[in-house]
Amino acid sequence: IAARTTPGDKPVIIQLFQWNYASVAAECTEFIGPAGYGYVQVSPPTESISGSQWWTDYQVVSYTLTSKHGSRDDLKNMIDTCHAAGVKVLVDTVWNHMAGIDSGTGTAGDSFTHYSYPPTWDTSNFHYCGTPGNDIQDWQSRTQVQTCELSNLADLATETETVRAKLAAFGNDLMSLGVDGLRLDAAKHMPTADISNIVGRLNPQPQYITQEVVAGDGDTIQGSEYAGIGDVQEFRWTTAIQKAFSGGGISSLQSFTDSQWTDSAHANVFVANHDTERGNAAASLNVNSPSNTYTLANIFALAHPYGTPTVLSSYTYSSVDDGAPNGGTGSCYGAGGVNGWLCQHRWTAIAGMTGFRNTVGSAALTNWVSPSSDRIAFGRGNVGFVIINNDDAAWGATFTTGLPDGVYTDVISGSANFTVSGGQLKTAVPIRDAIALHVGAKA
Ligand code: LM2
Ligand code: CA
Repeated sequence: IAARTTPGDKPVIIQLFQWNYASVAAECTEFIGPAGYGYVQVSPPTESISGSQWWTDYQVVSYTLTSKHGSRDDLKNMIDTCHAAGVKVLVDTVWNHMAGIDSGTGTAGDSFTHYSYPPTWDTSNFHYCGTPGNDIQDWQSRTQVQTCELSNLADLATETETVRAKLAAFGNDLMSLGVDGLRLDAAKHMPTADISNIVGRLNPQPQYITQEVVAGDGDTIQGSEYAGIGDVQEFRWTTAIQKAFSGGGISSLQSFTDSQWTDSAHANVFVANHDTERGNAAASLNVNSPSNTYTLANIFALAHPYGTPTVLSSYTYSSVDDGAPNGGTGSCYGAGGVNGWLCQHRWTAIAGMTGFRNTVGSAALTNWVSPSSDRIAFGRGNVGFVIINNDDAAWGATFTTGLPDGVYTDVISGSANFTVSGGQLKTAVPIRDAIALHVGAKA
């Protein structure tokens, strides 16, 4: 198979966590398409266990496309509507496992017990790795990570023809509805040979694949192994950003990856996803982080050339298990959210930086300056320039931008105008704030 790493000329993905499909469709038309986002990533579409918690999605009962997010028709309508708005659709796809609870009835009415999910799977289709409870105990054992259970979730024998064929049929059902790409859940828990085999059976081939591989330096399984299939989510980036913006200093962020990280061309990065914002999988910033750091980090993510950026769009909660408000009907208004929805993708700075990213494309990082640990400024070729001041004092300076002379509208505030003269910008950036100019946003 050919690696599915090219997200196209509109590379920014929004993870619309727990948004139902009707509300995704409406938001594609109203905001996401016009704002220039390339992709929405939606929560898993298959039959799952019943319940109000968001994580029921990851306990698959069958591949019938009836979930709390909508019906098969709702999914199809959303794909068509988003396409008409110029937005592609990524589906969070669970191939590694089925439900982990003892028994129940799924969202499409199918009854199941652990290891038996008629009419799809019976007890012969799973791994029983032999550890207590068949759970992963040694996270440095490749065999355990890939054939034992993640949190009791029944682990499919993805090396077998029967399992591969049915997972590919599920994938092809999604492709037949017009799905553009996949986020492969728990990819680390499947050998690359199994994923490659299943992906190889998809027709048409997905345009983009991003794989969840949570890896630390020195871990037995590294994300780079998965780069031949598609992009890999680089959680070390997420944690490095959290540390840098939380006091560690951002001056090190010009080029901060190490050789074990997935390389830029195969990395998918985010300040937070649905797991990390809740303190799972990897340390990250979240909406409650102090001093505007969450927004500043998202600005950095969209400005810096490393990886393909995903913006999380999520909701407030009192318990980490809480499902989405309003039955998953996402609602935004103006530059924010309502009814508990955060609508990060509408925040002026984040939407503005999506335009910046689209404009700068793959232009090289230029004109880097960092006079102190919490202050950085850099350009992208001669088409964009960003200044990030994560310091508790204003930063007054004259910056060499590389930009053509003219008057630009700062895409962080969406309103302030700045003059570049002789390639220079003379300004003072307020405390814990940023300025970003690009040639697509001249005043
Ligand atoms: C993922 N990627 O590999 C998802 O990003 C992550 O959100 C999923 O965990 C995980 N893998 C499995 O797909 C979530 C959630 C867990 C939850 C599982 C399954 O973070 O807390 O586990 O989904 O629903 C829950 C209970 C857990 C229980 C398990 C099985 O929290 O205590 O384990 O269900 O019943 C006994
Ligand atoms: Ca597995």
